[in-house]
Amino acid sequence: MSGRSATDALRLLIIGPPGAGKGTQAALLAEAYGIPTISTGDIFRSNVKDETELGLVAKSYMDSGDVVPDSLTNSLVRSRLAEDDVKGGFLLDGYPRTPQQVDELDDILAGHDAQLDAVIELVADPELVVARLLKRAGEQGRADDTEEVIRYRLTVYSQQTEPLIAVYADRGLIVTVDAIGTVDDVTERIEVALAGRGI
Ligand code: B4P
Repeated sequence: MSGRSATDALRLLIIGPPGAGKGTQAALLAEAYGIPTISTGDIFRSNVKDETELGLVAKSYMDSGDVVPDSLTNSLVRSRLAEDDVKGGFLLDGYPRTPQQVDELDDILAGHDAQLDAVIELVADPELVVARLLKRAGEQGRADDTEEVIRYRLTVYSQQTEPLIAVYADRGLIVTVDAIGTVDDVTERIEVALAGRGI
């Protein structure tokens, strides 16, 4: 039985290499748990589409597969987490991605007297994620889904983001889930793993 009450805020992160299914699972989990998703990648892409000042800066980093500078990313997440609809919880997709972003998130949460309940780590073989993203390239034509940029994003992930898993593991927050399988299989694994933690 879940140790949570229906009124408890639920604060989750989802972390994993590009193409592991973060955005896909985040949308399904947000619906299942009744919490909003905050995807930094989606926020940047919508700013690029609308040609905002932020979008113009972010585009060059995203197109080459680099992370957008922490100062920009942190301030947008800080503002988003101050909005009313996240008081009852949220699922952060793609943030934090660097050690500085971990520190910033800690500071933001401390300011709201809030803490994380779990960090979902999606694990997937690099060749499989390259294949998934190349398939998406054919369907959606995202500028950062060329093979060269995908391989560079995987390197950026292993250098900058993967080390964050040890930080959250030390805090006892990591829930590791195999991301190979159908979308429904992966969702079910995540839900079972979270239920095992009383969520
Ligand atoms: P993201 O938007 O986070 O892009 P991503 O890592 O490719 O993940 P995404 O969520 O889109 O893909 P998913 O794995 O769900 O970031 C893009 C860029 O934005 C970054 O490179 C960076 O420049 C910038 N950025 C974002 N956040 C930042 C931050 N915090 N700091 C600085 N910069 C930041 O899905 C991939 C594909 O796999 C989909 O086509 C999906 O349909 C498919 N798929 C998913 N699950 C599957 C399954 N089980 N089986 C088969 N296919 C599956």
